[in-house]
Amino acid sequence: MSKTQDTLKHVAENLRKRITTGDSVAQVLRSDELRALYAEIPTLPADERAAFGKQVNQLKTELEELGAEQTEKEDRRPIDVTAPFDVNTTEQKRPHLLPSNYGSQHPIPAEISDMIDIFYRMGFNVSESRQIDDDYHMFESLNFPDDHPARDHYDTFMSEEGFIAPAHTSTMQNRVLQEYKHVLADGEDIRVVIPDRVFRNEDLDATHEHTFYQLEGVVVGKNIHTGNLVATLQTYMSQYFKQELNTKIQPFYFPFTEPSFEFAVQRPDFLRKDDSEEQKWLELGGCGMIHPNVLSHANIDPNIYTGFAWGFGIERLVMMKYGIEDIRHFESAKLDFLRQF
Ligand code: FA5
Repeated sequence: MSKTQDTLKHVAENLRKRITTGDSVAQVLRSDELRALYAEIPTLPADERAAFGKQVNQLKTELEELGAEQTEKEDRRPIDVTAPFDVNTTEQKRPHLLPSNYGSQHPIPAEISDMIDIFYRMGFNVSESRQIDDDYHMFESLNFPDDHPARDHYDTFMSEEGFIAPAHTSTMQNRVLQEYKHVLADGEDIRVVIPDRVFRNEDLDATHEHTFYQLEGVVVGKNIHTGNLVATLQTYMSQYFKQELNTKIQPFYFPFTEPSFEFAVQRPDFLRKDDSEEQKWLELGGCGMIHPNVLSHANIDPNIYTGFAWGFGIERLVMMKYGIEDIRHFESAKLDFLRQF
């Protein structure tokens, strides 16, 4: 190897090492060693000059790329999940670091973002629910009489002090009505969606979980009627599923809506165990025109304003969209399942 090639090799090794051990690319590109290589080009015999110039330029590009890779690696450095609590850790026995490029977003929050995007384009605000609530919001403000059997449908977990893990996102209706009612005075409608986690004391099966997600919708204004409710849900469904689905809406009972309905979509074959009528439809949610007592609890005059609300099961929509046959997969920590998304 000629003396020039020898120097090039030596400098290249040195500069690569500087970048991988923490020097910035800018520092390395301004280094005296690299400058010396450039300075050497015009001093070489004419027939060696072009080839050597090309090699030095290639080295510069390689160092820039190495620098970019290094920055990326530093941004995604493994996180020591035991820090700063593992006081027994010594230099010799380093804690196990989690590979930081291993995970991905869980499908449920990813789908919730898509759902919110659609409702945002339909003019809705977004609120969050809560993981612990009280009797007033969960039942009383929603027109559940004391000791009414309808409360049993929302059998959930309760603390000894009487706090409740909400069994539905309707627990937020009174709060969002209070928060947004000022827009009514400007002649605008209240339009809010609330996606969040809910809890039920439930027998588990392929479509029932004890902890799952619902998306509540609340719309209030002047002259709002059932036709608006149906149109809103159908518009949303066709946007979310990117196709027209066979939907049906049938009378039901909720204390907080009058009239009340259940809406369901026709199950595709993969979500159907047999040909029975029960297996033909998948219930996605409940809905109805907001009961006048619920509006009155939020100090909204039911003689002037009307509205509708709905609540659907988020997992059930996601199951329909991707052909997932069992709701329990979502919480199962089955990596093969989760990595598909
Ligand atoms: C309710 O929870 C009402 N709050 C819905 C509502 C809101 C009606 C506003 C009127 C106005 P329901 O208990 O039917 O209704 O639950 C609504 C949806 O949540 C169901 O259709 C289903 O899609 C989903 N769901 C209910 N229970 C479970 C469960 N255990 N696991 C998974 N999804 C469930």
